[in-house]
Amino acid sequence: MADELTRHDAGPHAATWWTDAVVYQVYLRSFRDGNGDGVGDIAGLRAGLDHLVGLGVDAIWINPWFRSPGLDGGYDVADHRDLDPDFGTLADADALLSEAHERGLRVLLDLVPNHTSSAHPWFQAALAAPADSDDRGRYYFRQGRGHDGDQPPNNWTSAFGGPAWSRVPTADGEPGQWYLHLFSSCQPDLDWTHADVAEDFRETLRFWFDRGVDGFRIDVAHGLHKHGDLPDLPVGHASAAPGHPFWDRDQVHDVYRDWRSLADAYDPPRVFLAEAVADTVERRARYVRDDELHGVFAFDLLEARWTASDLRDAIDRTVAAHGEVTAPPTWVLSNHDVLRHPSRYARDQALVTGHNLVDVVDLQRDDELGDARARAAVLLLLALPGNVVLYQGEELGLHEVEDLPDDLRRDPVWERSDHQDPGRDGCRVPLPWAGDAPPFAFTSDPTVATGQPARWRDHTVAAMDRDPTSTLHLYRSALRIRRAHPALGVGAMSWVPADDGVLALRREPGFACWINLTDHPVRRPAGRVLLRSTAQADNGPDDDVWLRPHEAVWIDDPDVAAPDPLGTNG
Ligand code: TEU
Repeated sequence: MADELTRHDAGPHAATWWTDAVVYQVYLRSFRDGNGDGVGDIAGLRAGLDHLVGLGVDAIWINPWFRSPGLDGGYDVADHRDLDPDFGTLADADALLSEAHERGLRVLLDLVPNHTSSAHPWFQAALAAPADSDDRGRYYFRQGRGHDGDQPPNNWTSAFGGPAWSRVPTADGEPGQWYLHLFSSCQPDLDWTHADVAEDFRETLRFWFDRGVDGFRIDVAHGLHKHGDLPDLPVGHASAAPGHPFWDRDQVHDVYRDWRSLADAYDPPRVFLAEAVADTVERRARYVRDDELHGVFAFDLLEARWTASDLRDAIDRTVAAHGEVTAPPTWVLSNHDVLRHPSRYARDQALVTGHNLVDVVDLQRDDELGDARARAAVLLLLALPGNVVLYQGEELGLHEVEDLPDDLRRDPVWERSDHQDPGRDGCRVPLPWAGDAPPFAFTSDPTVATGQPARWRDHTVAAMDRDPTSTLHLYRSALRIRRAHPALGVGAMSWVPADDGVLALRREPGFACWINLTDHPVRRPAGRVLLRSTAQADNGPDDDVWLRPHEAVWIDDPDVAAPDPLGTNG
């Protein structure tokens, strides 16, 4: 079936390759260890490239691999133009780029422009310099308020908990100025009104683009500019609402227009994918206006409960906002910052209040239900118009590791919350590749504590490869069909009327995705089944017109009319 169809995109050299691309997110530290030191690295990624080619993705996005103390998973960059020795060398990076390109995979890196590491030479120079010096001008150093300046300059708080300001001593050891850090105290915020900052990031972009990097994901793209007066955040001010003193300020768009012209000067043009949080989808879509960035994560599905109405609302909102700016949405279910989605779906959706482990940890879990919903979810994701980012390990059906030993927790959220919030390490556990016990061939050193649960013996790449009903095979099939089917990728979509608890969407020509979110069978239209989310092996006799509970199917040439009656047999 799908093999009979031909590839419908414009070919590997098309400047618009990203519009319907499937990008695979590589959290390098946990992907695969190539040198036996227990830490994932470039050598391991190179060894794993064929897994990604076999999966059928178009590109990879690699979380920050730059020189860094690694206090926030590499989002604390000390040198943007060199590799962290944990991961390899520039020569390794070059080898990876050429091996990926040989295999038709594009490579996106992760740019962290909102802050640097406190180990960055600029911050070290700032610490050594007096108050009000130019060296301090690249960051936000301010006098404190209150008696002796012992109160932070304003009431802003860090995304990781606690105040967004830390105080540094003067040269003679007295309490001195405060500096701003919207994340951890090892991540001082850059002042983007200082000319050096913009110039240095242009140099970083050119450095990597010249080496052949195809683009960047941009970290905290909504944060670069702050209100010049650094005013207190009014109590009750909605997160990122217009007028917010540090999120989603209009001046950030000037930065992206500048970067766009820099990227467009390359052949083929390089691309940007923004992590931008804004008050509304319309505000978020401003990041992908014609002369700005190419993509912005549509976090709406990642945040939506697994109910037909919530998913439909999230999709409609996103599609409408992107239609206004004529940029395709970038759909995503999981990433390195959130609870793995099968674990979110394993909970009673009426009780789920957020997308982190801390939000659900006390809720009862039905892992089988989570699996079924997650398998259906990826068929929804890949049927939507636009492009998609997958997070490493979702193709193996991995759940969050919720019982990680405390000594394996590295996320600054854990410490900054006084151990009230377990943080994001449970979705960053090393991938299982093969074998029956940890470390499941992630590393050659059997003594490394990875936190991988024993049950992952059924989730290794090797085990899933052997089982034709596995999640890995489901992803492979879905990606193969998506690449070949003329209706999938960019384009329009419409909803087909369906029962409560059923999502039915159509793409032209001749494709439908039907999803049953209920726990009873429902009718679906006749038509050739391209793929179903449940295991194919135990098809019942009536399966040609029924959707099983929690099942999604892709249908080729479905009847244009919805099935009649639309009733269930329940
Ligand atoms: O995340 C930015 C962000 O605002 C959140 O997703 C953040 O992780 C969350 O509020 C914390 O609970 C990006 C990166 O994706 C994240 O890994 C980094 O920690 C962060 O920036 C700082 O660079």
